[in-house]
Amino acid sequence: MKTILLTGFEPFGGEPLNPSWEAVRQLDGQRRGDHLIRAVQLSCAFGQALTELKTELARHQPVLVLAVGQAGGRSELSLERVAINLDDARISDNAGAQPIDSSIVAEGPAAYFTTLPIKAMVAALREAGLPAAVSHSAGTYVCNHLFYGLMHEIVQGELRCRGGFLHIPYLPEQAARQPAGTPSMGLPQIVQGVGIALDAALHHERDLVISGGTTH
Ligand code: PCA
Repeated sequence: MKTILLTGFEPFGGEPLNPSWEAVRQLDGQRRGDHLIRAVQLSCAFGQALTELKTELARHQPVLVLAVGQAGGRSELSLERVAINLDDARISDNAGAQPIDSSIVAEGPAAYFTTLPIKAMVAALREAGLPAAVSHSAGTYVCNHLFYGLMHEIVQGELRCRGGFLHIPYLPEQAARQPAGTPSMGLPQIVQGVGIALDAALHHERDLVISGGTTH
């Protein structure tokens, strides 16, 4: 049986939970067609998160990796298109590190594109009534770091594996502690969304040719 690896992060920034781990843990052990889902939690720490990811890649040899992270303030399920070779942390990570303007891989390419069919994934999510969009920045914190490291590992290791990153909104209970107007999404919708996104990725070896671009 082929394996799908889902990753979520531990809480960071003073939050008691991270919706990415709360969501992916619910899918651990599930089957989607002839694929088995494995979900793992990663540290919210530069370097460490990548070390843990590499161990999980070697252990599970997945054919598809969807890394998931919290993006507080976003209102949609955001399929990331690009990871950049840059760490620039606004806050310290969980190990106390705050890299500023450093590359993730010295001499690595400036950026990697996802190899998941993100347009098809967004279309499937919207079809199912869940707000979703293509995003053109995964930020410059641990999520972008992990996404870049994942794509670098796939390319360098010549892994037969597709990879990408999904940013998700706060849960309602988190948004309730933020200023009024902060968007959120319920955990059942997020879990459903991750499943729909995976199904779309499995059904589309190539992406749809529809626009996911923005004018600004
Ligand atoms: N979100 C952070 C790091 C961990 C997470 O869930 C980010 O977007 O970089």
